[in-house]
Amino acid sequence: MKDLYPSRKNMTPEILKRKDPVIHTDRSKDNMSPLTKEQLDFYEQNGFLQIKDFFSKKEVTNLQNGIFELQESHKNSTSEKVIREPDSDDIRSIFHVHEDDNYFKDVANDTRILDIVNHLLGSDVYVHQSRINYKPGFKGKEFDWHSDFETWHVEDGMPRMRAVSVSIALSDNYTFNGPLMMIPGSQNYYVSCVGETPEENYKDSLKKQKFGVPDHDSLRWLTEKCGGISVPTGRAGSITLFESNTMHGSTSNMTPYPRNNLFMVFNSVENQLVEPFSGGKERPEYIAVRDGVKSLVSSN
Ligand code: 6CS
Ligand code: FE
Repeated sequence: MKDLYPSRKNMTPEILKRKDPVIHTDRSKDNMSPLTKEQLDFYEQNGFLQIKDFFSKKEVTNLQNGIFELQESHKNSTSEKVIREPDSDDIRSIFHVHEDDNYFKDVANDTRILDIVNHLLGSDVYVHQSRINYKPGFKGKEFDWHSDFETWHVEDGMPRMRAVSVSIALSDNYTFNGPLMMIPGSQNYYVSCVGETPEENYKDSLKKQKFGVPDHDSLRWLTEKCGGISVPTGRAGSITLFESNTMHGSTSNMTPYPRNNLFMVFNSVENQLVEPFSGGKERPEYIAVRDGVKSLVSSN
């Protein structure tokens, strides 16, 4: 398959224009979406949309019970799905939770979310990746600037920009405890990075990403060309949808307040993974779903 978004191939970085729509359903059908026109406009222009207090307090409590039970039960786990912080044993992330735990299975099948995501992607969807990023107080380290799509394209073989992440805040996200930072409008530009992806890169990149992190000149260009940096803070229960190619990152957490987020990544069933464009081996199923593709049923 032709590589429309080459990256980690050249010696110098390059910024390419996006070749895919941000919203894959024609805007003449806005009325079919659970989102308002204003919300669709915001998402299309900025590459992300926050919906405050999406989940009820009871739902948030259930999900918080779920992530803390999982954190406790995996405390001494050697499972590959459990990623620990680079310089401590604290759990940084737990991957592939959307089938393994009831609380999160419900989230993956929540028709309130699926109705939104199906409209944005213009098709049925499946879970490409799910993870809990715990970012514990004092110990939670940064996630350097990156486009998820750049990694999913190069290392997982995701052909087009037709996926969306739903970040669910399960602790209050403040300006100071390492919240998601976005460059609004950056979804329209693809930063082709330098460097060649090492074999089994995920064993390091999920702790600290080195490949697919844009150079400073490209990041400076993006912030100047686009809209600076936005930080969608909010109470537990808020969700932030962000397009697969929106440049984002988050700082280390040096406060006592953890920043626990649950991520569900939905991919269009028409955008299923092919061979990694890096030419390397496929990443494991718990990071990039291939065998477990199950089209999720929304209410429409
Ligand atoms: O490699 C990945 O798929 C993961 N890495 C980052 C930094 N964000 C997306 C995803 O969790
Ligand atoms: Fe990411």
